Amino acid sequence: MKRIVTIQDISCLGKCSLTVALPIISATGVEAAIIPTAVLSTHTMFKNFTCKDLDDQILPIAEHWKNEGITFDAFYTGYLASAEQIGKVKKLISDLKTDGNLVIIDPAMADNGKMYPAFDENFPREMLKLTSVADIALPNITEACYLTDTPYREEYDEDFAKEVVRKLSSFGAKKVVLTGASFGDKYGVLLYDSEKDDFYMYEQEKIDAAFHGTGDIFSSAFTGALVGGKPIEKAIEIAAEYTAECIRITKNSPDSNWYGVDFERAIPYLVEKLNG
Ligand code: PXL
Repeated sequence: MKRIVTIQDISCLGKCSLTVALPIISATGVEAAIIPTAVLSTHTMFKNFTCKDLDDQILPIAEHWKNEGITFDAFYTGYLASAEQIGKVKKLISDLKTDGNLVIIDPAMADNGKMYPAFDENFPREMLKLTSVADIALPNITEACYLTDTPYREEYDEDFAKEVVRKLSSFGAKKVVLTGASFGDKYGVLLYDSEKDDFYMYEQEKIDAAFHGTGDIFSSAFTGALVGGKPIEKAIEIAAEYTAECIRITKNSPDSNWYGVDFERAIPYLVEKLNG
């Protein structure tokens, strides 16, 4: 069985990071090992959340695995608790890296033009160092702007999106998958392959609703589908359509919560798309 290690926080309540990565990667038929980088009572959109940094566990866990001869088909990182932690995650990747494994980095740190509450202005600089070792980086437009020091625009055109994505990959990421790409009458996911200098756009219906945690749902489904053997364009399609289905279900559900989407109810849809 293929095996991914996903490295991100565990928000005990809130349906994001590890609490969505584990079930979604498992649903794709791929083993998910985890490194919880911090334990939070909730994600940071709640007020008064608690946070226990597990920084000192990251490298000992990696060392134990190395001694056990454990290898991974992919690394997948998401939300990290601090700028200092990013350096440790980068070291963990270099310690456990082999020739064939993929490094997938979701620079989860911002959305809708704003940084998440726990981060300061220095955070993007550190995150850029990690993003630069990615085989595949998975930013949204806000993150791509912060990482490249480009002023954020609420509205932008195709040229702007392509320029930001190209600039991000110029720091080292081999492929960039821009989620929630929205310009002209197009909405979807923009893929840039720097080795081929080639763009590909997966277009989908834009649903008029925004929920928390959808970036993590996309990244988890994408990573599972890709490592499970789908070509990158197909993994993008599966993840984009699964995320859209999660949003649709949540929008139409009378008992949904503000803090996350009902990704659980759409798992049969994900499995169907993976088998289809
Ligand atoms: O990737 C979203 C996310 C993950 N983990 C924590 C968060 C957020 C977004 O706010 O606060 C703790």
